[in-house]
Amino acid sequence: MNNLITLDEFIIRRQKDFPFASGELSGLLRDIGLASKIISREVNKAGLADITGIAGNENSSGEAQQKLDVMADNLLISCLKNSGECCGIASEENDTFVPIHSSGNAKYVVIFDPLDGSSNIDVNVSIGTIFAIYRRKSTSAEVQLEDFLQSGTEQVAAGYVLYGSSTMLVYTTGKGVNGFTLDPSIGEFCLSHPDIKLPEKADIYSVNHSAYREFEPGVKKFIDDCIEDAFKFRYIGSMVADVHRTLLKGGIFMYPGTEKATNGKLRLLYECNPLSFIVEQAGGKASDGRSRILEQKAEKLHQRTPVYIGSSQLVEKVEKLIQETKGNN
Ligand code: P6P
Repeated sequence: MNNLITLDEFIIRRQKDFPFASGELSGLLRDIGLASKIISREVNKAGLADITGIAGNENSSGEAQQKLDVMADNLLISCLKNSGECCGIASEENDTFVPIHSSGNAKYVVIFDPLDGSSNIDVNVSIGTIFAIYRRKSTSAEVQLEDFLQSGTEQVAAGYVLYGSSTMLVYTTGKGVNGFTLDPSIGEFCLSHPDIKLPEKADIYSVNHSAYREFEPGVKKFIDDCIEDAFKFRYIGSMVADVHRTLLKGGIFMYPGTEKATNGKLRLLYECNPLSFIVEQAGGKASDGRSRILEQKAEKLHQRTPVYIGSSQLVEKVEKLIQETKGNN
């Protein structure tokens, strides 16, 4: 009995969940799904072809671009250009936004990290694509920066693709979170994780311990308590993989600020906002240590934010410890 539900079928069945669309979301997700299938194919043969290693350029954050980063960015842009539903994109790999002069009156902008965790590409550790979809606000002929600098609460959809032991696409339109696993034999993403709920309690914490000394007192106290309570420590170094594990098993992923980098390393628009939307929709929480990530004001395309994301109880505990020890050194 073929009870497979493909991504396309699922989106069409759930069309009522997406109030704006007469198939617009379907088109956008289908195009992102197509780009992801091609990226998955390229990532899975990275070790065989001469496409791993540094591309020789730097991205807007001054990080060395890996060849697969550039390939993934170009693929997503061309698939979104063809969708007819997207009027502009912004991505980690482009200093500024890219208007898309599509026919008709495309209403959506897409912001993405084409290949998050790229520093792990050459050692075959899971990496991912992260995307956020907004309705444009401007009424001019071409999209404006304001269309991209919207608060995370304005996202109409968000998701990620994890290129791991299998390739999974996980997304939300604000009506829960669903996960799809790519079946390469038929080239379809098939529903494998319906209605994902993030476990309320779990004894897993995830942070780059090497920066412990630079964390603020409340964060250090939280980590000390995790160790005291014999929590499991897991850290992959790819945000998509660490957050995906947190989504399915619970716990907390943290990338705190430090004295040298008060806003941490991770970007608000194309890493923290989409993943926070998903985690909240699955029943978890996402904070910058003091307030909800999704309500943070977006002032620059590549702005960074500290992030504490996962089981509500753990996020609330680290917020409380940060508040209680504010000013202590
Ligand atoms: P660190 C990958 O380069 C990334 O942007 C995220 O995917 C990941 O969570 C973080 O950086 C890892 O940073 O400082 O631990 O190497």
